Amino acid sequence: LLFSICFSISLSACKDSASEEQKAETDKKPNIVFIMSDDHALQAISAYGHPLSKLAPTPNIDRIAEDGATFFRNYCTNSLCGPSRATILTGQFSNENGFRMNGDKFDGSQETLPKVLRENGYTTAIIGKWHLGTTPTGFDYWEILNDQGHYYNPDFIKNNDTTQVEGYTTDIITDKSIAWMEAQKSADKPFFLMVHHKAPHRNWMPPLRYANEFDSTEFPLPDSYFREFDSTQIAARDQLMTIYKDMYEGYDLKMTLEEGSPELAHDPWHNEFSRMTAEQRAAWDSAYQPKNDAMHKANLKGRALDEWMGQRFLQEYLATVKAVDDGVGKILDYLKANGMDENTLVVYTSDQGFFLGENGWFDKRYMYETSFRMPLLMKYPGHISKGQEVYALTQNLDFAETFLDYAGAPIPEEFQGKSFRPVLQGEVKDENFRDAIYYHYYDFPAFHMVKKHYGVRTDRYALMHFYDDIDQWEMYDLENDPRERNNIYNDPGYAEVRQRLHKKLDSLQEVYHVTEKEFETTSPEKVQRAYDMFS
Ligand code: SGN
Ligand code: CA
Repeated sequence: LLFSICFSISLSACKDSASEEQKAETDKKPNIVFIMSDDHALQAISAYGHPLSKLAPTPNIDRIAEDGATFFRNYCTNSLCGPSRATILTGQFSNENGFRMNGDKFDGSQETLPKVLRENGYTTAIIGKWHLGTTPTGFDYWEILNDQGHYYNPDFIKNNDTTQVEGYTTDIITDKSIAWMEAQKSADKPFFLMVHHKAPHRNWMPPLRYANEFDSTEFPLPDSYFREFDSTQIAARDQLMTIYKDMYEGYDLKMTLEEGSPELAHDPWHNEFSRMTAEQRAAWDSAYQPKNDAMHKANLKGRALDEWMGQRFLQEYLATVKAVDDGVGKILDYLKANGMDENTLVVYTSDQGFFLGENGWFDKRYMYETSFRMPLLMKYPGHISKGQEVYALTQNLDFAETFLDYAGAPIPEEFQGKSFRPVLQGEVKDENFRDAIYYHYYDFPAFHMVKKHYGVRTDRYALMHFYDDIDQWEMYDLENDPRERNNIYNDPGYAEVRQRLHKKLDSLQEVYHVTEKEFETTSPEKVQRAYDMFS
């Protein structure tokens, strides 16, 4: 065909179309490998340079940073698992895609990222955590964990059949992902693969190979570890997510009842350890018995015990991260060994940020920076420059739009984010990408009792409103007070800024279609019952 067209036009035009063809070949739609872990704080990724991660580095995740871009101001729309995933799939805020809190049911009939990619020539797959309550749609292949999933011997759901697979979940998800990519090799289509880890989500069970990995590492506990809150920050004061108050000794911290016994201390559901095979459990006990016995011998009390708990938590958490990092390394190696690394956009992120002892806390949910900010690293050789640092205000809201942009696919009108590809290509300056971002959290009353809130964050300030059983505004000058210690909402020196932020907030709520129905409140009895149940 090309030959006959050449003859009917001129020879030079033929050359042009031939080189265009070549160009089309090199600009071929990239594969997209989207690796998302669960609750991976950026403090625990060494590319971000936090002191904690220096003691427990993530060399493989760092390879993405070295070969590509690291985002320093990437935020979520709603710091919780299901809502973040729903936002990533739909490019919409929770109010728009209908998934506001864990336990909601994702409406799979709406337009989503995998559906649009599929309509534009992609083969799509998801392997790992899903947690959206309904069956995945828009995927040619899906194999998902049941609900939150388990660390050992997970149940995978595929074609509505559940199969238990023996082994460590992080490794199994990695292996299944590689096997799926291998099966795509002969196909002449680009693919989009979502690799969704369970780790490092609660209850932080390391693989046996790392059960003693950080036993002799002393991690720096944040200087806010024993922070207390007064009535200027009621929502922070009244949470139930303090390591040394709210963790379960057995289930979370793997503490035993007494010296010499492998029997776990408080482990309310007995579901994580009872899944292990006898061999796994024996190996686990022999790794943990000496350190647990040593702990009993030390007879720690008060703050010393609280600090020990923080250390144990970090050891466990970072050991599960190390396995995720191994998996990222395996995937990168696979792409390279198969000549696919040049034509693959690789993304690493987590569904939200996470507290690693800051304020004494674990978990997320707040619009405070530590849980609001998500890690994001992306590499695509020749398209994203090596070692690029991005400070634009980006969100998980923009992921779908950005991937569609790289895939040369249209961005549906109802998607609310925008592609940050122009930022990566140097066409838009970081500071010109977005001037303010919106946030809205709904899951109250619920586990950890973080109150409902919404707010706006600009380059320098954050304004948030905690509502439902309280009505309190908080405002922070993040440049002077990055740890959000001083609520300056009522500070007359900031009156003008406050007014500006309120205006911005109102306009964002309008733009994102946040209506009255998003501000429903709960009866005081129900709130009280929840406090009683969870404390
Ligand atoms: C579980 C955890 C909580 C956690 C939620 C949501 N408790 O309920 O600590 O906040 O998941 O996490 S557990 O005792 O059951 O482990 S999310 O990442 O899925 O949103
Ligand atoms: Ca999560």
